[in-house]
Amino acid sequence: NGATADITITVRGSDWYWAVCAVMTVSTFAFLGLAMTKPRNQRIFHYITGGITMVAAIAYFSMASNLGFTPIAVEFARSDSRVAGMNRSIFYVRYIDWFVTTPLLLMDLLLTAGMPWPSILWVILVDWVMIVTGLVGALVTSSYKWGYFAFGCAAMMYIFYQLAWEARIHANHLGNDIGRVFLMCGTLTLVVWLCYPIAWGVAEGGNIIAPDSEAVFYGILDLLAKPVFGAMLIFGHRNIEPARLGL
Ligand code: RET
Repeated sequence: NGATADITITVRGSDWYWAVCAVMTVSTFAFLGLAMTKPRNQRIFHYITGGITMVAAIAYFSMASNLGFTPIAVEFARSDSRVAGMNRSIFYVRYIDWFVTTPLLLMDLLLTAGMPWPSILWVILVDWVMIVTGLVGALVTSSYKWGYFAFGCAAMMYIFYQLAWEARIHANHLGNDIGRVFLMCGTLTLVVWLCYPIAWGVAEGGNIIAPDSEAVFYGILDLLAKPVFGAMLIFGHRNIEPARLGL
């Protein structure tokens, strides 16, 4: 990758990305190790969740190595009120990660709620709209990027509605224990996912925070959305037979 950017991560940002990569790797072995303690027909949530952290570990390996980015022209007002042009590193590899992992996270939740597969597929298609509009918006240099951002936010609101209403009610019908684990993991998801467009707005979108700060912001969100969420979900399923969910 011979591309360079003026506004990019430093060695500190890289170290932080390595640290997150390590957590994702350890989590993957933990989730897949736990799968081995279960009979084969009781492992679906371990595999989905271990797959999520495995993909994230590779994405973080890329970003820690300062790969998987492309320089994008950004303009910002200088203190002398002239406009300066520079290139910012945009880590498109994030969106490849999210394209794979956010549907898996939604499957973790929607399968827990026992939702029928056509509903799950539809929510995943809307999720793909959210991720792809975010990617295109991040690569667009003009203010049209905010148009893509708006489409992505609308898609996210629809996903939130599906989780907070349709799926929550469905989960409660399956039993108190299932309703409880769905409520715990669903609430974490709503709170954490809502922070992603905020991070996007100040990083890729508005170029307000430095790429190192972007690394910390998205890194904390990814740790909550993947290993912390996954541990809660798998713990919550400890007494729930997949057969009760139609799995
Ligand atoms: C973007 C920008 C466009 C508008 C919206 C976004 C939301 C992204 C989300 C990402 C979630 C990622 C997760 C990753 C895995 O851990 C694409 C930033 C709404 C919600 C959970």
